Amino acid sequence: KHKFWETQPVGQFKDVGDSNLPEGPIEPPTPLSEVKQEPYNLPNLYEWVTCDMDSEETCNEVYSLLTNNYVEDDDSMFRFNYSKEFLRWALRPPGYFRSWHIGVRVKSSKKLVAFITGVPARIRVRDDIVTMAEVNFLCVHKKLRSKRLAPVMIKEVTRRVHLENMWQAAYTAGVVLPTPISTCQYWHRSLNPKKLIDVGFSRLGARMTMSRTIKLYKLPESTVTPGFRKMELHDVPAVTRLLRTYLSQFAVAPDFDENDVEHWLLPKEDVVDSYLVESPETHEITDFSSFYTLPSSILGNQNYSILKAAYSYYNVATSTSLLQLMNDALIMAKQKDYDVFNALDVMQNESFLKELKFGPGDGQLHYYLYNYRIKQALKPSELGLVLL
Ligand code: MYA
Ligand code: JJ1
Repeated sequence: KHKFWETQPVGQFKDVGDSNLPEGPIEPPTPLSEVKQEPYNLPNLYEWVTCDMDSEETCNEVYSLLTNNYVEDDDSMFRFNYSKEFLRWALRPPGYFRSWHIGVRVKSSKKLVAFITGVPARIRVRDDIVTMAEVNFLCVHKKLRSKRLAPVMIKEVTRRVHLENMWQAAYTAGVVLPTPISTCQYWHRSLNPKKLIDVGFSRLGARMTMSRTIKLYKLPESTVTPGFRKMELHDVPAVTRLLRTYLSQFAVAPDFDENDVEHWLLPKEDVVDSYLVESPETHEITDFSSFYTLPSSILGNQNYSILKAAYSYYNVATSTSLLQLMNDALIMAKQKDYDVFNALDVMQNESFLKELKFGPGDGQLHYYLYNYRIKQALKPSELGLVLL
């Protein structure tokens, strides 16, 4: 059934539930001298390129490939529309490798027709800190689908990761592959219910009118928690301490240092928003909340072309409830004109989803590790990792 994935060092379906297999790397690293030195073969019309995301022109080409060909919902009503600034941010974290930003072009026309990326990350799996690649943005142009290009791209990114002496990866997908370490549910909180209904993102509930629906989702004009403010550069050390302590309780979580926090969590307009609570008395940083901005194109609607969505990222509550903290995050997103606030059921998110009027979506997100076995699938609440 999975002709490609059956050949890869990933948990296989036949091994699910086999408690004899140990947790940890599936195969050992090979000497670097034994890593293939040349790229894998592509069909003759195509060539490999390394995409320079510093180049405005290349960034535009990647943006338009993804905008027209990347992930859609099951009914093809919406397609992710990552912004150029977002892609630059996502692909250039501390220690990134340009060689892991891989494109495929048509030799004759130089048109960019496929893409895959990795970025380095330290991810803790139980007590082990593993240096991995986070693989994302795998995309093949719609006209080149089902030609087995994806396995070649995955092998090529794997080769380039190996050349940097890294042997594990983490990735998420909307499709089931061998085999998820966890399966998470998307939840959605309407901020602009009228637009969401107009574009078919949500439906008017049974025995509900539009005006009752608008009232149901109303939020206060301003945040409630005293000391709630935007995160600033000087907060990086305190936020890093708060986040590291919080994330230590999860089975799988990033091992963020101050450089990572500065990159991934310092606010960047229309890319990532971060807020914190500074105690008015002690000036301690006690709580933290963040979301990233990922709009979707609305396919084939007369009135609207973009859905502005916020995605819950990392949140820590110690002085107030996670419920109240997330309510303040919703208020900020509403103030900034987002249409919907999305969250997965990871970490402690279940504690606020229903009460804050999130509803389950029709999409799931499966989490995977490459060349690292987990004995038993994790509950979403055991995951402390959010990929973009
Ligand atoms: S997830 C987002 C993926 N992108 C999209 O969904 C965008 C829209 N779709 C497309 O562009 C294409 O449909 C793609 C497949 C490119 C997805 N992850 O070429 P094919 C397997 C992994 O004929 P196409 C993200 O970005 C499929 O099971 N494998 O198919 C994370 C089959 O293999 P097998 C996938 O439809 C990516 C084979 O590909 C996925 O033309 C993580 C068919 O190939 C998928 N999302 O192209 C990648 N979809 O026969 C893995 C299909 O065995 C990284 N397939 O079932 C692994 C770690 C690598 C680094 C390791 C370092 C050590
Ligand atoms: O956004 C998603 N679903 C929406 C729209 C569904 C449109 C019809 N298919 C949804 N809306 C209901 C909202 C409603 C609001 C009021 C309360 C009740 C709920 O369910 C889904 C997630 O649910 N998104 C997708 O399917 C996009 C793909 C998800 C897989 C992503 C793969 C990621 C790539 C890895 O890097």
